[in-house]
Amino acid sequence: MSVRTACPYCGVGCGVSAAADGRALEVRGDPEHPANLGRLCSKGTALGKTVSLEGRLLHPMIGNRRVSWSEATQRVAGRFAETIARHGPDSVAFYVSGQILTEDYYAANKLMKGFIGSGNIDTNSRLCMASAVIAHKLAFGADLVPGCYEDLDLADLVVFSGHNAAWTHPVLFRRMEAARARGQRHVVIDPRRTDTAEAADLHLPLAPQTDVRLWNGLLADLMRRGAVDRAYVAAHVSGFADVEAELAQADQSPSAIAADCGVALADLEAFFRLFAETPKTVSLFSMGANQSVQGVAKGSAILNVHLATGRIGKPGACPFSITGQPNAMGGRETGGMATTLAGHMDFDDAARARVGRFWGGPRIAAGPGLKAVDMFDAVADGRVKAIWIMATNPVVSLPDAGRVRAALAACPFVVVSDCVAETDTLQFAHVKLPALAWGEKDGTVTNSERRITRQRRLFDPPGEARADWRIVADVATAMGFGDGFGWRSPAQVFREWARLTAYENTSRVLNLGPMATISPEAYDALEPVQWPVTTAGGTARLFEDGQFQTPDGRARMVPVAARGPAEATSPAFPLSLNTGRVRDHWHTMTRTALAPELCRHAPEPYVELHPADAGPLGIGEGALTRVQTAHGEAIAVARLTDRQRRGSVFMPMHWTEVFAPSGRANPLVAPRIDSRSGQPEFKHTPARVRAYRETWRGFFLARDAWRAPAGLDLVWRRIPHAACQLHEFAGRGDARERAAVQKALTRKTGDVLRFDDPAAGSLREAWMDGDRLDRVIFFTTAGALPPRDWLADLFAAEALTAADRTALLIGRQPGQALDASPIVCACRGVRSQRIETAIVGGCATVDAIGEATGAGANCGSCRPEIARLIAASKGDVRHAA
Ligand SMILES: Nc1nc2c(c(=O)[nH]1)N[C@H]1C(S)=C(S)[C@@H](COP(=O)(O)OP(=O)(O)OC[C@H]3O[C@@H](n4cnc5c(=O)[nH]c(N)nc54)[C@H](O)[C@@H]3O)O[C@H]1N2
Ligand SMILES: Nc1nc2c(c(=O)[nH]1)N[C@H]1C(S)=C(S)[C@@H](COP(=O)(O)OP(=O)(O)OC[C@H]3O[C@@H](n4cnc5c(=O)[nH]c(N)nc54)[C@H](O)[C@@H]3O)O[C@H]1N2
Ligand code: SF4
Ligand SMILES: [Mo]
Repeated sequence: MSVRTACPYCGVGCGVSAAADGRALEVRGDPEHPANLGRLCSKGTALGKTVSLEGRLLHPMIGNRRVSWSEATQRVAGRFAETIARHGPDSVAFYVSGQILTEDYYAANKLMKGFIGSGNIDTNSRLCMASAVIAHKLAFGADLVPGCYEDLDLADLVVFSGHNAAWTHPVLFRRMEAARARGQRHVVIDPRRTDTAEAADLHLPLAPQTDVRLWNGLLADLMRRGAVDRAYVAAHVSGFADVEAELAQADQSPSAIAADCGVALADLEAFFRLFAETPKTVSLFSMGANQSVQGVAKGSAILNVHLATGRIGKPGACPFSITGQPNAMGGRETGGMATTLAGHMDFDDAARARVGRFWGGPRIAAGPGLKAVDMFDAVADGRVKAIWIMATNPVVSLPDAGRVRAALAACPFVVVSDCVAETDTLQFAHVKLPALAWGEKDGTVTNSERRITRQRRLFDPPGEARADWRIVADVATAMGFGDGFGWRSPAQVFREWARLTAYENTSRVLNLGPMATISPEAYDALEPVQWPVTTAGGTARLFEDGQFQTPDGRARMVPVAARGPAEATSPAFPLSLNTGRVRDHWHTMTRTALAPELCRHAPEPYVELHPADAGPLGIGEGALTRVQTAHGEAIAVARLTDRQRRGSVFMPMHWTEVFAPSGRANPLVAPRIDSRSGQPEFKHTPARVRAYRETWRGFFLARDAWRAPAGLDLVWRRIPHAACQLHEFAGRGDARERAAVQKALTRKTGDVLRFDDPAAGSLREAWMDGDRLDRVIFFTTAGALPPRDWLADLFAAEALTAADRTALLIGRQPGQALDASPIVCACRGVRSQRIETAIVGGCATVDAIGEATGAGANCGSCRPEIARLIAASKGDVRHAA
C-alpha cells in the first residue's frame, strides 16, 4: 500500500508516494501534490536507496558506552539544569535545523524560550534564510513570503538572483522550463554560468557581491522610464522618497552600473528593458543573495523594485525568496531563530506576556539569543557551557570550520541528536541521541510557498531511535517541566502549535486557527495546505488587497547603499572563493552518499577555475590544487571552465572529514556576517590557488569504508560505489611514503595478484577472499591510472573469471572500449561519451537524446547539461564576459 508523504530534501517540498516492504522502498512523485504534480528530481528518485539501516545511530550513547534512554535523558537534563543553576539560562544553547519537523521545532523552542528562559536557540537557517527574513520583516512587517508556485507558471519573466535552480530546486525548474516553452523569459544573475544560466535567455555574470548596485540601478532606470506604479505606491507603500533620495547619491547611469557590476552594457540594458516591459515578473532570490554581508540589503533592493512597480500580490508577479531545506519555513514560523520568540512574534513586552501566558512556563526569554556564528563564538570563549545540536552538522557547515571544531572540542557538554552514527560533529558529542529518520516519523513541514505537508511514517522505528519532539519532551520532563511537555503524539504538538498561532491574534498573518482543534484522524489525513488557513481553506497568495502586517498596513521601501564584500581581495589572496551546491548531493552527504548513483556526477571535491587564472599557475584540468585563504587550506581537483568568471573560484560545500578530509570548503570560509541578519558571507572569501604537485597517486578499492592511514600527509577521498568503496589518494612523499600506505592497506592473508615495478614507481595488487575480489590497490608515480568503474563493478561478482584476473593484472578491461567519461544522467547512469555518440548519430534535441539513450528522460535534472553538449557539438558555446 502506498503512503503519501513529502520529500526530505529541498524546500520545493515535493509530494512522494511511497510503498515500503520491510526496509525496501519504492517511490514515485505524488501526482496529486500541488508542488510537483508527480515529478521528482534525482535526489527524490533515489530516496529508496538511502533508507537502509547501514551506518545508523540506533541507541543512545554516553561517550562510547551504549546506555538506556532514561540514563541518557537524565544525563542531558541533569547537566543542563546544573549549568543553568550555576551560570544562568544563557550559559546553555540549542542549535537546530530546517530538517526537523514543525512539531520538533515547536517543542525545542518552547523548552528553550519558555521554560529554560533563554533566547539561545538558533537554527542552521541562519546560514540560509536569515537575510531574507529580515528583509521581509522590514518591508512587510513580518516574515511573509508573498507568492506561490503558481506564480512561477503564470509569470512572463523570471529573474533568478543567486539561485542555481536547475540543480537546487530541480522540480520547480522543470515547471519553469515548461512555462518557458510557452514564452516565459528567464534572466539569471550569477557570477557563474550555471546550468540555470546556460538555459536562460539572458545571463548577467556580475562581479561577486555587486547585486545591490544592480538592483538599485534597475530601480533608478524604472523611475527614469516612468515604469513605477505611482498609484500602487501612493496607496500601499511608504519610504519611496527615501529610496529615491538614496539612489540619487550614486551615478545610476547604465554605463556606470555595468562597469561596477562587471557586466556588458548591452546585456544590462536588455535586462532593464525586459523588466520594465514585463509586469508579470517573479524575482527568485536564494543563497547568492542571502549569504552575504549585504544579504539583507540585497533582499531589500529586490523587494523595493517589486513594491515600486506594484508587482506583488498579483498572479505571476512577486519577489520570491526560495527556501533551501524542507522545513526552513517551519523553523521561521515556530521560532527556531534566536531573533524571534514564536509564531512570528518578537520579544516586545506584549508578545512576551502573551506567549508566556500561553505556555505557562516558569521563565520567558527576555530577548533575542545568540545567532549561529555568535553562538559558536560563545562556545569557544566559554560563555556557552552546554550545547545541544539537532539535525545539523556545524563542524562541516559553519564558516571558519576549524574554529567551530576547536570550540566544540573545548565545550564542557555537547549533546548531538542525529540519525547516522558517524558525522564530523558527532565525534565531539558527550551524549549521542538516536533520532528517527525520514520515513520513520510523523509530522509536518512547510515548503517555500507556505504549504504545509504531512511527512508520514513508512517504516517501523528502528533500534531505539525516537522522534526529535519526543526526545526534547522527555528531557524537559526530566528537568521538571513535565506540565508543559506531556504530549503523546505529534498531532497533539501540532494542535498546540496551531492554537498558539491563533492565540490573541488580531493582526498576525501567520494563523492556523481552524487547525487548532484538528482531530488525530484529520491530522493523519491532512492534505497539503498553504497558510494562513481560514475556515475557507488555505491561501495561495498574500497581499492581494495591498494590506501588509505593518502598523499602518503599508509596505515599506528601505533605502540601501551598495557596498563591497566584507573583505576585498588582495595581492596575497587575489581570487574570490565562492561556494555552493552540486546537483546530486545534499549538504554533508550523510544521506545522498548512501546512493552510489548520486555520487557519480561529482565524485570528489573540486575547484572550478577560469583557464586564464589556472594557466599561469601551471594548473591543468584534473590537477590536484591547493585552495588557500587566511583561514585554512583545502586540496581539490581543478576543473577549468570559462563558465567561471576570471578572478573567482568555486568549491562545493559538501565534503566532510568522513569523505574527504582535505577537500572541505568551510575551513577556508571567513566568518564574516551581515550585521543585521547574522548570516555569513559563504559566497566570498579572498583566496589563492597553487598546484599541489603530487609525487605519486593511487587508489584503493575495498568492501568497507577506510580512513586515510594515520600519520601520513595524504590527499584522501572516498567515493561510494554499489559493491565497494573507492578511495583515491595522492602524496608528495618518496618511496617510503608509498611503502607505508601499501603496508596499511594490504591484507595479511588471502591470495594476491601482484604486479610491482619499483623502477617505474607503479604497483598493482588485487587481494582475493576465496573467489571473491576483496581489495584492489593501484599506485603510480607516472600519473596514469586505469579507469576505476569496471574495477568497482568486479566487486559485485561472487567469483572472478580467469579473464577478470588477467585484466586486473594488466589494469585494463580486455576487449572493451572503456567509457570513463563523466556520468551526466544519474538516474539512468548515462555517460557523456554515449550522449556525444548519439549527437554525432543525429540526435539534435534533448528529447531525441532521451529517446536514444534514456538520459534526461526521468527526473530531467541533467537536461541543461545535455543541451550544453548539443550546443558544444555545434560550436555555439557562449562565452562568459
Ligand atoms: N542538489 C542540492 N539541492 C539543494 C541543496 C543541496 O545541498 N543539494 N540544498 C538546499 C538548500 S538548504 C539551499 S539553501 C538551496 C540553495 O540553493 P541555491 O541558492 O541555488 O544554491 P547555491 O549553490 O548555494 O548558490 C546559488 C548561486 O549563488 C551564486 N552566487 C555566488 N555569489 C553571488 C553573488 O554575489 N551574487 C549573485 N547574484 N549570485 C552569487 C553562486 O555562484 C551559485 O550559483 O538549495 C537547496 N537544494
Ligand atoms: N561553504 C558553504 N557552507 C554552507 C552553505 C554554502 O552555501 N556554502 N550553505 C549553508 C546552508 S544554506 C545550509 S542549509 C547548511 C546545511 O548544513 P547542515 O545542516 O550542517 O547539513 P546537513 O548535511 O543537511 O545536516 C543535517 C544533519 O541532520 C541529520 N538528520 C537528518 N534528518 C534528521 C532528523 O530527522 N533528526 C535528526 N536529529 N537528525 C537528522 C543528518 O544525518 C545530518 O547529519 O549549510 C550551510 N553551509
Ligand atoms: S526537487 Fe528534488 S529534492 Fe527537492 S523536494 Fe522535489 S524531489 Fe525532493
Ligand atoms: Mo540552506
